[in-house]
Amino acid sequence: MDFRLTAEQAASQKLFREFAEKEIAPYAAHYDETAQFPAEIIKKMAAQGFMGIPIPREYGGAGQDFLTYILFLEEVSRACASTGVILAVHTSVGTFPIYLYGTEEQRRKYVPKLAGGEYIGAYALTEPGAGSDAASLRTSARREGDEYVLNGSKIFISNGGHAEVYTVFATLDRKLGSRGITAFLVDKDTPGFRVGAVEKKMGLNADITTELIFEDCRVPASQRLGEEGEGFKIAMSLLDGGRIGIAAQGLGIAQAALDEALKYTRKREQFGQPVFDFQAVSFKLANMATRIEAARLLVYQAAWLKQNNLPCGKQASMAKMYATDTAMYAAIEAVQAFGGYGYIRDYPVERLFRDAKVTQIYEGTNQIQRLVIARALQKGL
Ligand code: COS
Repeated sequence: MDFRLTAEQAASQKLFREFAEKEIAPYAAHYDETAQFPAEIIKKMAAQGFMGIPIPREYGGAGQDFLTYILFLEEVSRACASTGVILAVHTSVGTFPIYLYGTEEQRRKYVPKLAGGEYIGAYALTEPGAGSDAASLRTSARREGDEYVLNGSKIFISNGGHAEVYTVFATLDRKLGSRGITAFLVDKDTPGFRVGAVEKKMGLNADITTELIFEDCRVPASQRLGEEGEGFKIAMSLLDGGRIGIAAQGLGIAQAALDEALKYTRKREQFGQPVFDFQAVSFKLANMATRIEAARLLVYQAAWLKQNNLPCGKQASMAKMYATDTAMYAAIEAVQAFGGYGYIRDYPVERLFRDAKVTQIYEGTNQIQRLVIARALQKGL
């Protein structure tokens, strides 16, 4: 057993860290304050070939392994968690569906543009009445000749209004339950499709999250992704990888909280000494560091399983649950370590605190992750 990254992965990690510290971190507070999509950062990531790290070169990606993509997500999220989720959604559930389940024609049409960063991708599963119970979705698809007609709405869609193509899940017949769900690739300018309200959120302000509306939206049959009725399995299998991505986002946030807390408590003096020298503070940081290390092992292990095509659903859920709970924990502890300064916007821990919360909620709440883990235990997995 070898816990070290390969020389190539370690070199990529160093490059990613330098890039994130120079090109992302200095602008994170600005994008948070202004709630703007960080288009300039995305452009720089695209120029470096970072928008399609795990996609093969043949389809315009960097052809690196899944763990390398996870290392990038961790570094980006350490610098700016909003940019982290934009990248995670774009890659894990925006590009991968087409690369994995698309026809050759669909792959050629979309994947090189997505992997090159010319296009942004998005994933539309959640609806007002279908969150954790994703199979209960109501957006309908009716076949008419060579087209499907979509009606319904989606909510909480990351990259809404900024994506060129959306992977949309709709049902052909609600009576069929999860087996009626079918996936479609919907281009942003498809008649009958529009982006609705932009949500005002607690955090992740630069990740633009919107409603999507489908009113007699006609999608050519050639835009169906996979077969009729295969949509739910496609959605779930994508979430396995997606959850490892969000786990990496949580890890990045947690690491940033620790870094900030360490820097601050070693400098801040009270009672004639750095506050770090009080065990009440340094033990807090020791606990944070230990949980972060445990989360990192879970996240890298899940990524390794995935890139080796081994079953990873249980480990992806464990990594997502543990790393994002750790992000929230570390952010709370960091704010506490900063005292009053932790509560004002002059220091980044206040943003980390707001950004961390949603990682326990989206890509499957951490209650749903426990459900997935419990079901795996029941099956003896
Ligand atoms: N990969 C492939 N197929 C999967 C799968 C996975 N990870 N998980 C389930 N499936 C398949 C099952 O094998 C089953 O297939 P059959 O019909 O052939 O038996 C089918 O999908 C239905 O599975 P299941 O009965 O487990 O579905 P449930 O309705 O019980 O839903 C949960 C399972 C709750 C786990 C699912 O709805 C879920 O993950 N919800 C959270 C949704 C979510 O993460 N939303 C966030 C969206 S992005 S912000």
